[in-house]
Amino acid sequence: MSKAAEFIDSVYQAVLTRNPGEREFHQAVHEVFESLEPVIERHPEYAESAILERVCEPERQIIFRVPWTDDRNHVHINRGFRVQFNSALGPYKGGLRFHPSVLLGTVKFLGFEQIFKNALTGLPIGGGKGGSDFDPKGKSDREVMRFCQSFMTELQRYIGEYVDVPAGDIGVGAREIGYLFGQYKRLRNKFESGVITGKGIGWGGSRARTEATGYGAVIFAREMLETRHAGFDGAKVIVSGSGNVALYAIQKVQQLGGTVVGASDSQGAVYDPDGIDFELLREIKEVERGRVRDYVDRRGGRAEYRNSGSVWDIADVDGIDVALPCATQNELNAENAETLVRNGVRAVAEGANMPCTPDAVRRFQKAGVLFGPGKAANAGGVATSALEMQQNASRDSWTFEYTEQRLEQIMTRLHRSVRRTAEEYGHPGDYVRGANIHGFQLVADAMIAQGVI
Ligand code: NDP
Ligand code: 2IT
Repeated sequence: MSKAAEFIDSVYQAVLTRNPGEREFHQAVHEVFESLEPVIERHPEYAESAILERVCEPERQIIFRVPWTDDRNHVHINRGFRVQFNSALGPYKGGLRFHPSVLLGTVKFLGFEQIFKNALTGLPIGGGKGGSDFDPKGKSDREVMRFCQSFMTELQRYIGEYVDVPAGDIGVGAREIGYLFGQYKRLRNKFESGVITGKGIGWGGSRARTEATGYGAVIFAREMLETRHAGFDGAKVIVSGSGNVALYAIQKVQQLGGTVVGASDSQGAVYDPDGIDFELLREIKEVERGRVRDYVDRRGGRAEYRNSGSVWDIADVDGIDVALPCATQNELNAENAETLVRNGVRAVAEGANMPCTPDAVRRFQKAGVLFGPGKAANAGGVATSALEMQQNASRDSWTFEYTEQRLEQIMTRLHRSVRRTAEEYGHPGDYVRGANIHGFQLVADAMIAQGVI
C-alpha cells in the first residue's frame, strides 16, 4: 500500500469507529475515498490540513422530537434530523426526506454526497440534508400539514436564506414544501423566499425545478452516450421508481426519441412494451398519489404488472439500452447489473442517490458500460434549486425555456468537467473517479483557503 493509501485507510477506519452502525454513511465515504489516492499524492497539503478528517465530520447535526396529532386525536412522535455537513462553498443546501427508513446514518450519507454534488454544479451551495422517519403514505393532507408544522417549529431555529436552505427528497414534494414554508413564514414573520426551494410557481418557486432532476439525469446520460456517437433516439430505457425524479426522466427520454418500457414503486413494476404513457402515470402518481398497479389497470393494452422480482428483470424480455435508477439507495445490485449487461445496456445514469451497490458499479465498469454516478448525474435538481435561490434573491421569475436552458448548460458543463478530471488522473471515461476527485478538490481548496474551522 502506498503512503497515501495507508493514510486514507487510517482516516476511513476512524470514520467507522466514530460512526458505528451507519452502514450507508460508511459506503458513501468509502466510495469517495476510493478515488482519492492520486489526489493525496499530488496534494500533500490536503493531508496536512486534515481535509479528509474534517470533510467526514458534519459541522453540525441536529436531532429533534416531532410530536403531532392525527385525525383521531392520537398523539405521535417522530424524529427529525438536519445534518449541516459543509459550508465551504455556500449555505448548507439539500433536501428533506420523509420515509420510515430514515435514520441519522441515512441523512449523513445523503448529506455527505450532497457536499460534492453541490460543488460539481459550480454554484455557491454547501452540503446538508435532513428528514424524518415520518411516513406520509396513507396520511390525510391535514395530518401531513400538522406534521410539517411541528417539524418546522423546531427546524426554523437552524435555517435561513444565508444559513441552510432545505428542499424536497423522497416523500417531500410540493405539498410538504408548502406547509413547511407557511409555518416558517408565520413563525419568523417575514416572507423569506430563499429559505426553502421547490416552492410553488406563484409564490417564489422556479419553473423547471419539478422537472430538473429527471431532466438533468437524462441530459447527463445523453452527454455520456454522445462520447460514443450514440443517443436516445430509438433507445429502449428502463427507469426505476415513479416519483418526482423517475417521472420527469421518463418525459425527457420520450422528448429525445427513446421508449421507456419499465417503471416501478416499492411494491411492484410495470412493463409497458408500447412505452409508458407519461401523462397517465403523472396523473396517477402526482395528482392521485396512486400506485403503478393503478397505471396498469387504467392503461390496458399490453401493459403488465409484476410484483415479484425486480424492475431490472424487464431487460430480459426484450433488451435494454439505458438504465436510469431513480428510486432509492442500493436498489440495483450485482445480480441486476449482470442482467442489464447481459441484455446489452450501454449507459447507466443514477437519478437517485447511491442506487447502485458498489458491486453493481464494478460490474458495469468492467463491462465498459458508461456509468454516471448520482453526485454528477442527479445534480440538476439541486442546481435548479440554486437557480430558484438566485431568482428569489433578485425578486425575479424566469421563463421555463430560460431556466431549462440554464439547466442544460450546467449539466453539459458538469459532464465535461467530470470527464476532463477523469482523463487528467489517467482514467478516461471513469465518471466515478472524475466526479469524486473534481467535487472533492473544489471543496478542499475552499476549506484550505478558509483556515482550520
Ligand atoms: P419520491 O418520493 O417522489 O419518489 C420515490 C420513488 O422511489 C417512489 O416511486 C417510491 O416508491 C420509490 N421508493 C422509495 N423508497 C423505496 C424503497 N425503499 N424501495 C423501493 N422503492 C422505493 O422521491 P424522489 O423522486 O424525489 O427521489 C428519488 C431518488 O432521487 C432518491 O434517491 C432521492 O434522494 C434522489 N434525488 C431526488 C432529487 C429531487 O430533486 N427530488 C434530487 C436528486 C436526487 P413508493 O411510492 O412505493 O415508496
Ligand atoms: O438529493 C438532492 O440533490 C435533492 N434531494 C435536492 C436538493 C435540493 O436542495 O434541491
